[in-house]
Amino acid sequence: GKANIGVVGLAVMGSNLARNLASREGNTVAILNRSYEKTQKLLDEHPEAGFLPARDYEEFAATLAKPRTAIIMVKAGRGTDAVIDELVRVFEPGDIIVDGGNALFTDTIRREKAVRETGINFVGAGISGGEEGALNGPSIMPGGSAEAWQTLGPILRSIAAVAEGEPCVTHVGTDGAGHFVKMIHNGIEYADMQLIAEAYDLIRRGTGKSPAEIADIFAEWNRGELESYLIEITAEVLRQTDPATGEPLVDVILDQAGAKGTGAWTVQTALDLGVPVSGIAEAVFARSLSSKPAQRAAAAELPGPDGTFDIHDADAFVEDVRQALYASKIIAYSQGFDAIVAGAEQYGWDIKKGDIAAIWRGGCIIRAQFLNRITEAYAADPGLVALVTAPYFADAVTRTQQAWRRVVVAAAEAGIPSPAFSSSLAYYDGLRADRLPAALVQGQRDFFGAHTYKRIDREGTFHTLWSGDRSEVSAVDTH
Ligand code: NBP
Repeated sequence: GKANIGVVGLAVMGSNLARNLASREGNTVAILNRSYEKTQKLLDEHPEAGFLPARDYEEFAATLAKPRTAIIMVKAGRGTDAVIDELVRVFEPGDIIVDGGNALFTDTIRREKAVRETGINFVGAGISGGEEGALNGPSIMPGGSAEAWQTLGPILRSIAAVAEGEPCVTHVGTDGAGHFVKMIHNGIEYADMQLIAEAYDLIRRGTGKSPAEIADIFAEWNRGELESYLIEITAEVLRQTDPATGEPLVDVILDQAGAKGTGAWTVQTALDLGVPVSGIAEAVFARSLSSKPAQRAAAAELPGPDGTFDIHDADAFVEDVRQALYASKIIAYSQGFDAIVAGAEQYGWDIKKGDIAAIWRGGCIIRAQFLNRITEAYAADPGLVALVTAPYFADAVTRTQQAWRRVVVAAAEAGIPSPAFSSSLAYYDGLRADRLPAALVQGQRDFFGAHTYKRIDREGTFHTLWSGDRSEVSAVDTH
């Protein structure tokens, strides 16, 4: 028999995805890797999978039933383009090429356009959940044409994570929509991780509790409204003792956070779209700051509180931090969904926001109970202008905001950096402000650049003759 699906690229992600595919009823999986060693290794280690190996692209194409469907899992960038060129050479119109790597969505838009001209379908699919997700069930965010989704849908549904009976995959939108949404997922992941890290830091410095004790707090939080994979693994990491020194592992890990770039992509994209994703941006910048040892060493003697502070009621403080974390998390997700809305508008994608929250409930890194509330909010009001204004979330920030403010104040007074907590609160206060000092900024812009302004009391566009008699004139709107 022939294979109904193929995988190109058999490093950790590709081989796990191939095994996942092979384990599902009805799938026969063709496999191909640039160097044959990885193919041989996978065959040797998993004879039960019944893989059909190929040594080159011709053999790979011949092994696949039509319409041929292949998922590429190679290093994103030039490798992806090289594999696409080869597949286009051996595939035929109607066949489907899926890129499951972490491609930048604008690359996916470009590739989809080029491949479509050959009559072959190209689908950029965001796949989240790391190695374990690839093997046992990831959250999958495919873009591409509705036609390709007809063939691909059942296959992807068979391998996706399942949350509350539903497979965590949906056709996100055309061309780059899937990789765009995957990028935003990763951006939200950055924000969520930074918020959790700030919560840990505040509790540790505020109460003097040990990492193991704080692990218990996170495990407790994981039974409430904060329940999520990231809270769960945070407890695991905090509980870990370093075998070499006997110290908590978190105390021997170098405090310089790395990044692979998807958080930065999210922020760059949001800047272009004019969407304030301040929580995500602060999370990306916090990693950058941590990874500047020379600057940190040079600044270490600068004055300020030493990060210790007096708390008379540790339990009350921990509860305040929990509430601040929840409120800030709502802001981070609200901003992430704003970016999805703006991207959909800019690129002409019909993205169902509620469905996106639903497919993030399983398989991916930001999986959480909380996502059900987002799905419900968009179901109740598909035109919701900001997630934080939906009744459930508005109630949550109403309930938590006093604690949120106390925590941000305490952090500032003690000299504990809390960029994600405090910027989320600033965003919240900015959004709900009756008047913003943006009026003054407009005045400044008009002063030095004649950029004009609008008035609250009259239609039209105006300019003050700053270097003349300072009278006001009607002006052509120049922004
Ligand atoms: P890598 O990103 O390490 O890529 C290794 C694979 O790419 C190997 O199969 C390698 O072939 C192949 N490859 C390269 Br490199 N250049 C190639 C070229 N020019 N032509 C053909 N093949 C080429 O693998 P990975 O860590 O399994 O990740 C695969 C994809 O999944 C990436 O896009 C990555 O960003 C994404 N990813 C996602 C997650 C997640 O959580 N969703 C996690 C990790 C990775 P070789 O064996 O011949 O060198």
